[in-house]
Amino acid sequence: MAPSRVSLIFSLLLFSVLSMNPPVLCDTNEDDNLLQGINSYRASQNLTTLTKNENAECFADEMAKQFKSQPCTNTTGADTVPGTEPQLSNYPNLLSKCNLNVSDTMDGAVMPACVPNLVSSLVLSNFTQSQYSENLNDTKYTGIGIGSEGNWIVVVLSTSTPKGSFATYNAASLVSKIHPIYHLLLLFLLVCFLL
Ligand SMILES: *[C@@H]1O[C@H](CO)[C@@H](O)[C@H](O)[C@H]1NC(C)=O
Ligand SMILES: *[C@@H]1O[C@H](CO)[C@@H](O)[C@H](O)[C@H]1NC(C)=O
Ligand SMILES: *[C@@H]1O[C@H](CO)[C@@H](O)[C@H](O)[C@H]1NC(C)=O
Ligand SMILES: *[C@@H]1O[C@H](CO)[C@@H](O)[C@H](O)[C@H]1NC(C)=O
Ligand SMILES: CC(=O)N[C@H]1CO[C@H](CO)[C@@H](O)[C@@H]1O
Repeated sequence: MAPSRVSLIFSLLLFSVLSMNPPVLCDTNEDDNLLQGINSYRASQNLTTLTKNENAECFADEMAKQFKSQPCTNTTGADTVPGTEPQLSNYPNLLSKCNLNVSDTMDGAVMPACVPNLVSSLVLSNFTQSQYSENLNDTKYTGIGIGSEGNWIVVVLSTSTPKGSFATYNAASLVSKIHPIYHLLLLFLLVCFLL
């Protein structure tokens, strides 16, 4: 085989590997089960379906990581009243990990729950048959992100208004995540071309 053909195949291979979507490792079944359950509940209340909000999900994951090591009996310190932020001292840090600003999240709702082994039916009733149902009943919420770690599951609701949109403040950071990959790809293509 001529070297140029080897490099062409190599380039194609590399390109297909790089253009594959990364597997969604952090999404567990519990999260999807709860999302379906909550949306069925919303439908039964004649409310709109909540759509997945990736940024809210990022934040839910970060919150769940914080609670992970705490036993179910421990108070979370999280405030479930819409418009007030959970009283976690590192809340701003958690937001910034997801490129979020408190000004875009203050109208959202953060609802942590702890259920041993995250038994699906218990998890759902934890949200639909508690004070949390007040948020689930609320028409102002349009988006949802769910994260879970250990026995903890966190639901974050977003609104379609600017104060609860969970819009990232730095869209450029997304681009900068993509850029190095393309630079690498170009470099490889160049190397292959030169071979
Ligand atoms: C939902 O809408 C249906 C049909 O309009 C109605 O029969 C039902 O009572 C409504 N349910 C609630 C919870 O509002
Ligand atoms: C329970 O929460 C308190 C306050 O957040 C914390 O100081 C304590 O270490 C936690 N206990 C366990 C076992 O995680
Ligand atoms: C968050 O929003 C406030 C008010 O809009 C702004 O002053 C602050 O600089 C923002 N923080 C970041 C990290 O973007
Ligand atoms: C949410 O709506 C359901 C059904 O209408 C009701 O049973 C429940 O009490 C409501 N939750 C709150 C906190 O009002
Ligand atoms: C918010 C809420 O309802 N939490 C409950 C979730 O379920 C566990 C165990 O079933 C309860 O102890 C919590 O109070």
